[in-house]
Amino acid sequence: MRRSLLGIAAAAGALSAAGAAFAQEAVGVAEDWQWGFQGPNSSIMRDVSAFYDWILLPMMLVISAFVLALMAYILARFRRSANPEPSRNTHNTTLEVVWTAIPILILVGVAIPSLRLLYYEETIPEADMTLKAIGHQWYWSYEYPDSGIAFDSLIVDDADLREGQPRLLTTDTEVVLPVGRTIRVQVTSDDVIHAWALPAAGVKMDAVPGRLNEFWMELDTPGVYYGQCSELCGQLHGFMPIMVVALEGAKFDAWVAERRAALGVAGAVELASAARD
Ligand SMILES: [Cu+2]
Repeated sequence: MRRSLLGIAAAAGALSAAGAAFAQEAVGVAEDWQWGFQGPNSSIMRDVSAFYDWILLPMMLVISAFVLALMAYILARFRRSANPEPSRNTHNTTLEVVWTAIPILILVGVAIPSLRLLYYEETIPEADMTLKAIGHQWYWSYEYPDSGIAFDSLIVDDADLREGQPRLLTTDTEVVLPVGRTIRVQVTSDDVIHAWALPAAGVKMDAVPGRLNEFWMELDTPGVYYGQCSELCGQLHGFMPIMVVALEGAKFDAWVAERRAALGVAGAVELASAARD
């Protein structure tokens, strides 16, 4: 977790005044010399990280060590000086059955937790709120269908970055989301295929024109999360970052109220979260 404080109050953009009230620590961002994944900062990413750390990585280490040891043994034991008369065997049924069966068992062993995790990610639970992300060449726009909030989110140029803001990741208007609530995210595109990704939350979804893709996430730590468009979408593909500010529920509700007032969204909108509380 990085300790740099970010001033989120971007001067540009009609909506950014909302950010002035809070300064947040960056939690979902790559670090120098980082080895592993970002986060985990969501229930999904916790499971993804655990799957990698406790199943895939140990498996890879054991298999790599086994193959290395086998090769070292063969090099020493069967070198020409130690074994001048090589064996003429070409088949060994037992050995062939074993080296076919063991990899199959290993793959089945990987497939079971892998599929369980996939089903967990793919099954969208009852959501407290919905966020809609729309990809454009080359920026994202967002809608909060529950509360009528909508805005565009564009990259901040290098020259306009402030202290602690990472380049190529900072946007003029941040996506504000609550921690501890189930968020349904709908993703689509206006032009070509983009992809909305937030590594610390373990989510990535293609934004396809004419299609509404869905996933869910539940963030667990307040702070700033960064992501990038993750589908090659043209010239400025690398310049349409995703910046999410996660707030405690009450602060998020206050943000929603303030945004609605500022945007002049009329009428009472029953928040899904309020309805469930
Ligand atoms: Cu894109």
